[in-house]
Order: sequence, then C-alpha cells, then structure tokens
Amino acid sequence: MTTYAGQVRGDGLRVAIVCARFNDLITERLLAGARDGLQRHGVDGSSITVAWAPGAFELPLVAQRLAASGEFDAVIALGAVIRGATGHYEHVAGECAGGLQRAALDTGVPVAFGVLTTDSVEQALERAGCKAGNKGYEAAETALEMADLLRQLPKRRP
Ligand code: INI
Repeated sequence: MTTYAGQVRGDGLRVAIVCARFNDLITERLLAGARDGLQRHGVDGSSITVAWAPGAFELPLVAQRLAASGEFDAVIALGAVIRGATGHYEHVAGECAGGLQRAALDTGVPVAFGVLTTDSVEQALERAGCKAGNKGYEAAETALEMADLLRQLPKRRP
C-alpha cells in the first residue's frame, strides 16, 4: 500500500497571495493571517509575493496567471463576499469559487480558497481573526500542505 500525505511545511517554498481590495477592512486581516501562517511554517518573507485584485470576482484570473507562471509552489486567494453588501452575492461568490478551482485544475498548482462568504460584516470580522480564527491563516496552511502533497504525488504525463 502506498500512502501520500502532505505536511504543513514551508521551508524552500515560494507562495503567491492574491488579495481582493473590496472589503479591505476584512481582507487586510486575512492577508496578515496568511503571511503569519506562511512565515510560522518556515516560508521566507522574500519568497512571498502579494498581488491585489479589485474584488473577489477578479481573483481567479490573477490566481491563474500567478499559478501558470511557474514561479510559485502554491497560490492563496483572499477575499470577503458579504451578502448584506450586494444583490449579486451569489454570482460574485460562485464565480470566484469556481474560477479559483479551475485555475488550480488547469495549472496543476494548488490554489487555496481563503475567501469568506458571509451574511454580515460582523461574521466576516469573526472569521478574519476575531472570534472564529483567521481564514487567511488556515488558507496558508492548506496551501503548504497541498504543495507538499503534490510534490510527492506521481507527476502528470507530459
Ligand atoms: N467584491 C468582493 O470582493 N466582495 C463583495 O462583497 C462584493 N460585493 O458586495 O459586490 C464584491 N463586488 C465587486 C466584484 O468582485 C467585482 O470587483 C466587480 O463586480 C467588478 O468586476
């Protein structure tokens, strides 16, 4: 039997973060959590690249470009889609999630989903470092685990 399991280890890894500016009261906190998560697990500060996108809807295109560049072992997407703030919540949140998954599947580079989808700003704040942990920190750990797992798994056929 062969078993593969990734470890949350960041030494030697290069990671890109794409962060949405919309709701930046929240996304700045997610970004701080993600950076903290990466550095606590051994990613060198100089190996972290941050790109800002206007909103969650734009995250997939930026994540795809970063993932396809060959310069990163993993990408982390951060955003906050808040139902109270928009009538097109479902479209923004759905296209964001689907597009990020597609970016990962198309490139073979893990794209961690650090996008909050909440009913209110209060709920988003809770998940951005206040009461309920920090989704950016969790996404950083996921990115590192997936990068390590993919490094172990059999390579794609050319
Ligand atoms: N973008 C977000 O990141 N979060 C939101 O809650 C949001 N709302 O409320 O509309 C939002 N909208 C902007 C969207 O992501 C695009 O930037 C915009 O539609 C231009 O394409």
